[in-house]
Amino acid sequence: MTLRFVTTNEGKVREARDYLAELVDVEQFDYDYTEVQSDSLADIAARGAEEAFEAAGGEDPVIVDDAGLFVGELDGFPGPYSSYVEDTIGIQGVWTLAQELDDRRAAFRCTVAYTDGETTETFDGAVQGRIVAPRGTGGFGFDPIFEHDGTTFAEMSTEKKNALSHRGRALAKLADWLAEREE
Ligand code: ITT
Ligand code: NA
Repeated sequence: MTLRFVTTNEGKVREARDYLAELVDVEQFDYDYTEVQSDSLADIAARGAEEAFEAAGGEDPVIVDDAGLFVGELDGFPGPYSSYVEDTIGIQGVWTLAQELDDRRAAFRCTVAYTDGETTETFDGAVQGRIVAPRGTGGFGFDPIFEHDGTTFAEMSTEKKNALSHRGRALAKLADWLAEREE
């Protein structure tokens, strides 16, 4: 089975390919789906997947992955604005803001939505950590400033990050669900 991962972000594809290698072929479909206005990551991702499924030709199943970094003491900022914040103030800017906080705990959250045109399902994953000064060269996005158990996500291999991360946890649920359906 081929699964088309609808995203402009190659880092996400690398992680999904690594994780799902034994189950499906993951191909990137570089398409910027419409992110509907909603507080629910699941709603945004599910509607995005359905739109992208049609845009991709309506044959192979697709997934989309809506993720964000949520800093507790900043009431979850940048959360749904994570992409915009990365493009504007950047990870250094987020570290500068976080430096002023007493409590730098944060979470990454991710919702993966799958659709094959008939069935749409969403899978959530989250991981706790804290914001630190940038370290490491692996991963992508906010990984250099997100520390989990003393190591930043940018200091981990893809395999290690997948074993712990928001995306890895969501992909694990997707993989279980796909495997069950194939039985
Ligand atoms: P698509 O929407 O095209 O998939 P995107 O990069 O815009 O790509 P998101 O909206 O889901 O994806 O991501 C929001 C931001 O969070 C963006 O700046 C990402 O780089 C960042 N991000 C997402 N997952 C991440 C991860 O695992 N590690 C670090 N940063 C991540
Ligand atoms: Na996005």
